[in-house]
Amino acid sequence: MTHELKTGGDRGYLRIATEEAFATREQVDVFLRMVHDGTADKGMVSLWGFYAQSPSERTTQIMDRLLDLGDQRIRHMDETGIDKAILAMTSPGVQPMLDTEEAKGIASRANDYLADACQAHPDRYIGMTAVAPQDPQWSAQEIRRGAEELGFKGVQINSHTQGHYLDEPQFDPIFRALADTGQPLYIHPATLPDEMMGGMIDAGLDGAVFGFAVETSYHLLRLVTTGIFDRYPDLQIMAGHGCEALPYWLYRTDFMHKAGIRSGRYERLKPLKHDLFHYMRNNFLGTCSGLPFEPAIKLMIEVMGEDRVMYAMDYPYEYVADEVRAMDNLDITDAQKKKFFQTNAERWFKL
Ligand code: 1DF
Ligand code: MN
Repeated sequence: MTHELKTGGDRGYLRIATEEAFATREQVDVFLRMVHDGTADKGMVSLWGFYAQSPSERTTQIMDRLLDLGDQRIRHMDETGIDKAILAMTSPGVQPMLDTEEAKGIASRANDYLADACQAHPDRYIGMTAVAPQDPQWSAQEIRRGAEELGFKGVQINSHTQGHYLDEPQFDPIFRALADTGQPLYIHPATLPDEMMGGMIDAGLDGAVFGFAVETSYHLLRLVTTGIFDRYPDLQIMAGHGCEALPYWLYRTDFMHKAGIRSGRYERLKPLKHDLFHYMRNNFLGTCSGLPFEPAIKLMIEVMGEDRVMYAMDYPYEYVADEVRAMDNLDITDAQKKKFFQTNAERWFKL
């Protein structure tokens, strides 16, 4: 596995990476302020108390790379054969910020900054809008501004907002704006809210290692079971990390969901128009961020369909050239590989 990684499609496809992160200085400064003034939740202390303060080589490198939307990032894309990066403000965005006005200011300035970077590198960068779900009406407006004025192709929300989930009715304007603009929603992991943290930090399992997937898959399932896709049948929700393992669990969640409805076990579980297999094959898109792992990718292709699985690197948290080579060598057909690396992203982000 030592082939050269080049941009430009020498292997029959462009590589479009769909879950790539950047930060702004003022975003990280607010995280640090919250860690120090005691207003940060446990997950923020664990995640950003670490990334923004640890002197380790990994964290200082990641900070440096997060803050750059210029030459270094383009060079790293060139060096690993990444033709295009779909960029979003790093998790948890501005969602934990308690001063909503401050959060909105930081999100809209990040959107402006990202739009400038995309304009400077129009063939390399594609943007997703950052929002502040603390204010759903404002977020809806910002989604429209992102789509109509800034040229963005999707919206990223970093899972829960201060313990609130997108199935709650106050967030409906966000889904209305997604429907009106025809944009996909990428639900990216965030740290667990305090109510869910339990012993995760003591166990060293709260972050990307495990906790992220627990909380994000929970969020995705809440959206399904409360009928988001019956209300918005064209909505497309993207999720990384092997679609946060939902395809792996699908038979069981579908079986137990139906069993729960038949027996009237929970007030909140209402019959849906379709079974969970239908939503997985019509409304979800999965990426291989953090999971450049052939069995997981083949499972997604089998369960979701070959049109619904996309490549992601998760730069700068994961920047490993041999992982790109492993994805080039996936044991799938050439047609499936082109969909995976290129044309599915073009189709679903409407590039
Ligand atoms: C980590 C991983 C951090 C991912 C992230 O954002 C992130 C990490 C703060 O390793 O701590 O986006 N990830 O998506 O795997
Ligand atoms: Mn990520």
